[in-house]
Amino acid sequence: MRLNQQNLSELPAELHPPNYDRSRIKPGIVHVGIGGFHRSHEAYYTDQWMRLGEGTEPGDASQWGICGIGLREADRKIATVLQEQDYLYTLIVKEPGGGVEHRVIGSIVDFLLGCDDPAAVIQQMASPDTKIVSLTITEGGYNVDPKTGGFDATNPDAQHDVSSPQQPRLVFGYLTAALKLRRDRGQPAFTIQSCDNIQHNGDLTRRMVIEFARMQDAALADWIEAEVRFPNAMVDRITPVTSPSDIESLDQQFGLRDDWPVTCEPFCQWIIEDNFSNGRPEWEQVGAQFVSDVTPYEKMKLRLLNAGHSVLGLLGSVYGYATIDETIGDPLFAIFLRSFLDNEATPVLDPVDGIDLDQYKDTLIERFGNPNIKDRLERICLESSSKLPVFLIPTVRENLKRGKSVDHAALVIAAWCYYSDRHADRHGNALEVVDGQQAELQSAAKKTPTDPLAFIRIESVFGDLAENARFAESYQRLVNQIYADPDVSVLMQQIANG
Ligand code: CS2
Repeated sequence: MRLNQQNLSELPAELHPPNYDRSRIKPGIVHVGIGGFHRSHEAYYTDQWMRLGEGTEPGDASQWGICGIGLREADRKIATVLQEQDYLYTLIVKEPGGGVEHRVIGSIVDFLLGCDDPAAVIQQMASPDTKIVSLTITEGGYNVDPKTGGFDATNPDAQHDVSSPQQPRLVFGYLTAALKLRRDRGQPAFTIQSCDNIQHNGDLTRRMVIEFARMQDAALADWIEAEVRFPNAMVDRITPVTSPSDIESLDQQFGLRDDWPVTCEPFCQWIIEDNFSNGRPEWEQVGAQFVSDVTPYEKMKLRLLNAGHSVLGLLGSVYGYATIDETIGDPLFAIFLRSFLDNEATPVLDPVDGIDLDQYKDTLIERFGNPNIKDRLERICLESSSKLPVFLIPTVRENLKRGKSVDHAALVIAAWCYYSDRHADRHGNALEVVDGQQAELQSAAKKTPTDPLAFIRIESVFGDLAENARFAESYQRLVNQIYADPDVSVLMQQIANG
């Protein structure tokens, strides 16, 4: 049986189909970037909230359906699948003990592809029904100039969007075109809500949107500055890439054909600043937390969970492992990770209200070890050049300032250099490397044998880190050792033992 609206009433109860009338749901949220993470997180929270109506009136929740947006050709596959399934999909939640819970999510009610019809996307964002435009455009999608921390105006797509505001390529062009229409029509602004893993994701989005708008129209930029809210938020749920076996399991167990389900862990967290331009869903009714300052939560999650992932991802890849659970299942990696978290990442964190950091780290290690979440290291390592400057390098800088150890992080970066150079593990087995800066990373890494600091001189990633003598010394020693013998376990052991 195909997953679609018509077949919903036929689905077995174990699939937990929506208990609300989807025909009443209007899109109040427009979401750019309908990947697995949006579907396991914001769409899941929204669906849970809609369910509170218990099959009668979804009440206010009916105003907060989601219209998904893909901007590029690469989004055509998800557009087609969701359109064929009336935007329904199955969330497969996998417990560490083997239990699996299924939930057919109904909160997405439309999907538009910007590259086919940019005007339709702009009109949808400008619609009076739209109150929030939320984003998962990845760490690299914010178009930050690494030198200034501002909007990279040299990006040809940004220049194209300035001269062709009705056919934008970047999300920023879509946002400003829609906001301009709202302003001209006397409608209230929408909230722009980032759901990406970036410190102060709202503040960063605000800066990028306003700086881009200023390139187009200074008066519009002033209006956005005054009217649009950009709440900061910490988002969390481990969501591996969907595998063919996830699709098969639905077919085998339920005879259900869902071409793009999403798998995730049971853990789920969303901490949001209560700062919205035009109303918001009552996500707090289903577990989200609204706070006045999200900074310590964001920092904790980025510097422990996301950095922890990169530690396992890069070292594990070079060592020859394939998934996070397999990597942390090796006691050497578990010990090294804990040592990194305790000795380098935690000392530079601020205390977090109501959270015991030791317990948080214990839970993290259990989550990473969930044997049913086959989170592949390729997913963790992809776009490391956008991730490490957010997840790991700020920790290095703070430790250097305080005169504290940076060896764990230096080893991870040295392993990343080897990985970027060889695109292979220590045995020579090929690794699939996906990174927007791949060519630059590889050519700098290749110079290592004669110029050991070449890799960390890539300014867009490391800034001026190579000029720090203590970091340079530690990194150079480790990278030389890895190039002499890529068995990183020996170095990991030495560093973890202090
Ligand atoms: C991961 C994250 O992208 C990464 O490298 O660390 O996708 C991580 O799984 C999520 O942030 C978990 O909330």
